[in-house]
Amino acid sequence: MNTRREFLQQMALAGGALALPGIAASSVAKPAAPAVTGARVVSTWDFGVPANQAAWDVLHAGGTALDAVEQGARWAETGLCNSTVGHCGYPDRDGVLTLDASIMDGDGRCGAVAALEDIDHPISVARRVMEQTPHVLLVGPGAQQFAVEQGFQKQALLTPEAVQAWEEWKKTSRYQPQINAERRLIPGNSQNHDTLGMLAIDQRGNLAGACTTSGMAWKLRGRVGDSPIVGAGLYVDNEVGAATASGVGEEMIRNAASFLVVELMRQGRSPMDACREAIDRVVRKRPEASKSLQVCFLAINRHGEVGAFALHPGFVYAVCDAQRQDALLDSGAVYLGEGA
Ligand code: SD4
Repeated sequence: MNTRREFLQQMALAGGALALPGIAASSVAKPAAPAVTGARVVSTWDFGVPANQAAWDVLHAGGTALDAVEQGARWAETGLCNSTVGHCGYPDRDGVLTLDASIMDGDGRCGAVAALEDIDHPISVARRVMEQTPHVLLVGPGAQQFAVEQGFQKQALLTPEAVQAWEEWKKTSRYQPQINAERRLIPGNSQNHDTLGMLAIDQRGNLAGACTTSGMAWKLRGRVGDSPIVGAGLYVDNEVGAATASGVGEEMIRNAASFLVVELMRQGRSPMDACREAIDRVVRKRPEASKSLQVCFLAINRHGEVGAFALHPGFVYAVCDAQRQDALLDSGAVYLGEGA
């Protein structure tokens, strides 16, 4: 029997992806075909499966990729309660929940909000920034003021569970948790943080992407990660494809990483190859730091071919199209386990 490490290595060499036993996934294992006709939506982490389904309802009905990713991201923001996206997110060091989001279409139109407080759909506020203002990014109190002017309701979002987790965290106040045996607790990995990054191609062949998060838990007040930074956490170009990221956002910002992935695809790389090269870039720049934090990329090209790669094992992504509605695939990874 192959070890997980060998299995993932083989999978990475084959440029493919595999089913994760025990996690809801009906159709998996085949690498995405290069020439997809029709709509497809992909998104980060296991909660991407239901988020994709919200997006798929739009795509399947002939809607636009932009509407689809907004709906998918809205589902992640309020349809589930997790500690990393939307209304149940964990707060910053000072106990304040701040939300970051960006949205972009394949024609280069984009909008974003960062450090938004007490508004439960940052992705829709980001879309309003894109469509109703001459700007790309609004932050903090200005973003909130704009949201309220646009008719969004201000409401206290911090849950009692989040407050309790924050009280617990304050006992040690350590930003970097221990790495456990399965390396699952490294900052940016699924047990410690998840961002929803979603990419879609619609029936007309137009691309769009959305990225939404509460950012890294216990971050310094005022810290903004990659998710609302166009080019870092999200980038879309109809001529080429789209990319999004999850993990410790400082690494994505340092490398203009989602833009990098799209530019690598422009040069002819497959989505998976492009994600892998971007991960290599992260490692080359900060080899020591790379051992103990997670960085993950997900990409789709204009033909609908999908690829993903992460620094560490554990990054899964969801795919939904006419053939498969709830596929959950495991990405390749550079550091395949112990000793990395
Ligand atoms: C951030 N990239 O704020 C986000 C967090 C994340 O998995 O994706 N964690 O840096």
